Amino acid sequence: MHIQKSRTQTLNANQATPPNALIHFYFFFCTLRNVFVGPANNSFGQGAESEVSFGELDGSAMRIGIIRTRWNDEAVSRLVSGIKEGLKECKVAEDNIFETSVPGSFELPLAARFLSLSGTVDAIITCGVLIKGDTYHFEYIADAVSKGLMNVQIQTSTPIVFGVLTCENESQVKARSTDPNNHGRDWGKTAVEMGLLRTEAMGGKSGGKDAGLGAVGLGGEKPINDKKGGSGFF
Ligand code: DLZ
Repeated sequence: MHIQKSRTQTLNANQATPPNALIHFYFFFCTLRNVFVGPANNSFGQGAESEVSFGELDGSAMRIGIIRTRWNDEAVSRLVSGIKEGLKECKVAEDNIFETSVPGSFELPLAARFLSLSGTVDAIITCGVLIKGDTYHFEYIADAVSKGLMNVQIQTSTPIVFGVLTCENESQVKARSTDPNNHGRDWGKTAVEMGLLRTEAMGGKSGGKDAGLGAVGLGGEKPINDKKGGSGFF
């Protein structure tokens, strides 16, 4: 909106071309660019399109954990639906999807750590929405959450998907949490791909202290349970 307005004003001042013709030319140009080059990453709320491709993923033996926030409940629920579609496309059984919630994004890293150490899942998808406000909360929380989740996955060797939208406004959230650009779908597939990678790296086992990397001291921290579907909070 802002770009369009200032561009029109500048061209009006130059009096070189009628503004309507220029606007039409701009949209024609955008269409051509989208077809031949791909979409631009601008502030119209676009740039929401997926830019990653996935091969055939067989997640039929994968157990996936979803930890979602109750903050921004509507958008997060849409993203979780997208995640489940992505998992379904990778043949993950409904029974193998564990879901729980935390209040806000700030709580995601610790909950991810608990779930990872339970030894009950092959990969975890964290899901939340952070919207920039008038204070510094956005910067503090976004930074802490992204670093926290990276730490958890490195320390525990459990893939953690960063399914947290960090947006300027509601329209950016909507563009990224509704079809056809619901980012959840990619997050589901990412979890399966990384879960399979982990299993392969562990020597074909789904985690546990005796698995491949664990045997050479690279398995991260010891899980609380070695069995899937273990007791306790998870
Ligand atoms: C406090 C807060 C604010 C202002 N905004 C968001 C948000 O946009 N998205 C989100 O997931 N959580 C938000 N929170 C809550 C914090 O993440 C956290 O739950 C509280 O600070 C308690 O630790």
